[in-house]
Amino acid sequence: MEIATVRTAPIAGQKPGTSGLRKKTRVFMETHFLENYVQAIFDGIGGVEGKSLVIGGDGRYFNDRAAQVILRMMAANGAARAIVGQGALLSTPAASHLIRSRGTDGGLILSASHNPGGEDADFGLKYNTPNGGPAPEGVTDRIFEATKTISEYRILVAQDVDLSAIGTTTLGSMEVEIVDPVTDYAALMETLFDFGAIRALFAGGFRMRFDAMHAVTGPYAREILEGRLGAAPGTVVNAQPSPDFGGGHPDPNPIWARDLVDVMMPEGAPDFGAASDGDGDRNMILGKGVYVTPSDSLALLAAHAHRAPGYSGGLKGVARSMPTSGAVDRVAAAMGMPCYETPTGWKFFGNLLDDGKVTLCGEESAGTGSDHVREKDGLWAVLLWLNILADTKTSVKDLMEAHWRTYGRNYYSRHDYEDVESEKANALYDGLRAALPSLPGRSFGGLTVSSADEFAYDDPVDGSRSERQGLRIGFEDGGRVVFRLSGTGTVGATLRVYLEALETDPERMGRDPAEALAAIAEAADEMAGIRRHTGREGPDVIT
Ligand code: VG1
Ligand code: CO
Repeated sequence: MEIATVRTAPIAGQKPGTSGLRKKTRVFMETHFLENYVQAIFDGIGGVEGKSLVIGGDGRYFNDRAAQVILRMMAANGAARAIVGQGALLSTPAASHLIRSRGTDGGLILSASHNPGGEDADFGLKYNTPNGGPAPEGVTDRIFEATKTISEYRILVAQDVDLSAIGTTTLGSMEVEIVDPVTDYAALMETLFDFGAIRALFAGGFRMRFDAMHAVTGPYAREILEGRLGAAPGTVVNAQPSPDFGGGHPDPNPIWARDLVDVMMPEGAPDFGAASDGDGDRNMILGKGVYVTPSDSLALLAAHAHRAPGYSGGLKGVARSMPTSGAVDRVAAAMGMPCYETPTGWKFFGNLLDDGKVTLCGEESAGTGSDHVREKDGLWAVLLWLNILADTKTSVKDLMEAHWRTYGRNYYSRHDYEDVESEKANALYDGLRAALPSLPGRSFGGLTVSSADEFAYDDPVDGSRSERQGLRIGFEDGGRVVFRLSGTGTVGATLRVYLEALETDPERMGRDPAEALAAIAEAADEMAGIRRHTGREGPDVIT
């Protein structure tokens, strides 16, 4: 078969963000855009000659076309083997597991995660390293450098590979192995959790609703929850992955998974509710009449993980991203285990997990995971919750309330201002950064600032330093506000404002979070001039 060497020129803006490169789908579909980036990945990791890679994505629009281009480019660049999910589908955690279990040289994941999909929506591509995790900054920096000097890419002139049938075929001299996306992942879950106990829970009449949000987790949840654990047929809804996720945002939070929240709040609701995102690495947890914030979920899982067979020996330590609430820190302190604070993005957990420093990690954005893979894992979190519910025979609400009584409650909320003009967002952010040294001692909305800094992270394993990872302001009463600009958006800037207030008085643990955080929200606006800079009266999304 003929290898074409195509002349090209650098395309501006191919800088990977928090989690890979994300752009409008139409941008990814422009001439050479995808090809340039794929060649830059290959060049940035020292070529793919003789290497094997896992390929799969979340099924969004252009997933199938992009997978074929990547396969042809792998073959033309001398790769030995591609392991591809059937139909080019793989959830992000399943891809991470395949990379690890098959010992490949990494993988390419086609996803823009929770961003909407479709020809007029978003697309993304991410390289994961041989440990199964998102490429760390050193690697993404080399990839970005390669995008700036690229002059040609190599691609095989060939027909599409039939990815619909499981089995092994060839493309040029490269082997292409097409695997069932679910099988290996489901087997891994069986090693971690007490499937017998969870089966008994469902057999006893326990009711659940899992909203796959028309995204990739549908087939995984169907097989595991309904197939292997005996949950009632119909437990998993919106289970068929669709290229535009049914027209919605596959983002599991109370805004975009409103339908699920509406089912879970009234009398007679199921016992347990959950949802996951486009690529299956996020989770949302609900009980009858209660929504569990991701930060609280991480803390509760840390406190109870030993109930699941995979974690019965206890946890080595835990880690959370900086904007995530300190709820898990309180569990770690009580249990006498280390707790690490990292920048936003799963790539920063990789070294801690590889080095055996932590077992559990989480982010406020609905990501939780453990050392079983090197990505966050939505269905894994749901199964750990189920294992805990089966073992404690307690409701989600009672478990959460008991948790707060033991450890205190970290009221928490994130306010997002989306699609703000970049200049305005930068003016706000840079203005606040410059003011940081002057903030301690000053009062805003009746709250006195006790600390203010820009977060920088020194990786304890490889010594690398990541600067400019968010502005954090602490108040004398233990509250905190964090400001960050998103690194996953595709238009304008998204300002994220993370609010947190610690409550240790049991009498005051049943408050409405919005009310408990009102003073901090006011202080945040006063110190950063959010309304003044953005012209917005309030956030677009509150989670
Ligand atoms: C967001 C979240 C972050 C998460 C990232 C990728 O990033 O805040 O916690 O790791 O998305 O998640 P940002 O830069 O927009 O705040 V996913 O499920 O979109 O891969
Ligand atoms: Co995701």
